Amino acid sequence: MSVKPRVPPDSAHVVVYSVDWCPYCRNALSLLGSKGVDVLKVDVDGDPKTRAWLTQATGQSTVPQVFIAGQSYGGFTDIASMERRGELDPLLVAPKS
Ligand SMILES: N[C@@H](CCC(=O)N[C@@H](CS)C(=O)NCC(=O)O)C(=O)O
Repeated sequence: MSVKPRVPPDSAHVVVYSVDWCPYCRNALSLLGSKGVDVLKVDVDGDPKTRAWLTQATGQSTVPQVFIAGQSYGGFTDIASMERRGELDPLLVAPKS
C-alpha cells in the first residue's frame, strides 16, 4: 500500500512538517523564519498517514522534517549544521515564477 502525504513536499519552496509541542520544530521554524522566506508549516500531529509517509520518504521518524524545493534536508540539527557551513541560504532562494 503506498502512503501519500496530506500536503506534498513540493507544495511550496520550503515545507516543514512539524508538531506544535516540539522544541526542535520551533527552532527549525524560527531559523527559517529569520531568513525571511515563506514557510509552509504542515502540522502532522494526529496525522499517522503523513507521519508514515515521512518515515518512508526521509528514513527518519522524528519531526521536524524540512523540505526545500521538494527535497528532504532532515530536521533542525541538520539545517542548523547547513547554516553553519553556509549551505542553507543558497537553497532558500526560490526560483522566479
Ligand atoms: N535531531 C532532530 C531531533 C528531533 C526530535 O527529537 N524530535 C522529537 C520531537 S521534539 C521527535 O520527533 N520525537 C519522536 C516522535 O515524536 O515520534 C532534529 O533536530 O530535528
